[in-house]
Amino acid sequence: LLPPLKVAVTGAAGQIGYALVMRIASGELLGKDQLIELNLIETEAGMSPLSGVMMELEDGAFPLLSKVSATSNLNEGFGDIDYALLVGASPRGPGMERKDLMAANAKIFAEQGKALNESAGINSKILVVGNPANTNALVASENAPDMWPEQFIAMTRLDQSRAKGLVAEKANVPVKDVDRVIIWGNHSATQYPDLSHARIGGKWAKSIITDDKWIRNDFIPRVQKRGAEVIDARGASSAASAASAAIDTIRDIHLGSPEQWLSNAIPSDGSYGIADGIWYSVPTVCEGDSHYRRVKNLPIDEYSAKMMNATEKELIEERDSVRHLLPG
Ligand code: NAX
Repeated sequence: LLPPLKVAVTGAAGQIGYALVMRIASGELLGKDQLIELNLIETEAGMSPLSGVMMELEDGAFPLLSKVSATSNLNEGFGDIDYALLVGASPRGPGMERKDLMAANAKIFAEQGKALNESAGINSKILVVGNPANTNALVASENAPDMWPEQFIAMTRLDQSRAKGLVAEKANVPVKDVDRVIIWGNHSATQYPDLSHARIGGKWAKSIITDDKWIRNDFIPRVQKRGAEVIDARGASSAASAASAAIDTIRDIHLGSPEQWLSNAIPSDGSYGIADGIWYSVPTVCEGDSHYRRVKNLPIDEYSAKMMNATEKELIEERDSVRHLLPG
């Protein structure tokens, strides 16, 4: 067995956290030969439900779990971690507008960025799940000046998996046969799920799904609003699938998945004409050992360019609305 790696999870007593920590403990995050130390982070109010989660982790008798701790102290929770999954966020309260939610979360992620900067392991990778995920990643990174912006990733893997699922259903194939589906931009209703480069069973998806109207009027809005569809049916927001996507993201970054294109929101470098300084989802290739690179120079048609610009615009507006919380 490999010596323990440290993983922190914020919001560990929440519904995503609950699903997530069990799967991390069972070895699905970092591999079945990797010992794990889990640092669970919650608010003061979350400490009591978190103690129940701790009991269940103990009762799971997970052989790979060498240590579990619970804290509301960020420097303690992020101390020497290899990976952090930032799931906890402020929920939208009654009468709260989007900009209030944005500000409340920017404050949380500014504090977490500072603590990560002081305490996290030097090569750590940070996955932001809590919403608004892209802008929270920006705020955390800006508050962690000693870390590379590339160490912060906002999760759009759930959107990609949702899109793949809908394509597989439409083409009547198993989901494993669908690849190169791309999510561009924000994890929000402006995201652009793109099938221009997708393949089904190795063939160009658009030669199999030839109905462009289905793609534009059905597929794209359905992926954009899939979260709301789950809430309507379940009476609660996506949790197990979100936990699953978080596991997939970190596992692929840690162990590599070089043959796949995986959507991740990462700091823009000007590729595809997207403004610098926002966390914008692009296709990436995970080379393993915590390295990833963006897929560059894909041809972009006029429709795609329009969709990619719309979600870029929203991310710039989000950044502007939290600018007062960004240092410098
Ligand atoms: P819950 O409300 O069930 O759990 C959130 C937990 O975080 C609570 O236990 C709360 O006490 C804790 N928390 C709040 N502020 C904290 C802080 N400052 N430090 C530590 N813990 C804190 O929400 P859940 O359904 O688990 O969702 C968590 C977040 O994921 C939300 O922001 C949600 O919008 C977001 N999502 C993101 C997705 C993505 O694809 N990026 C998809 C699923 C999900 O909607």
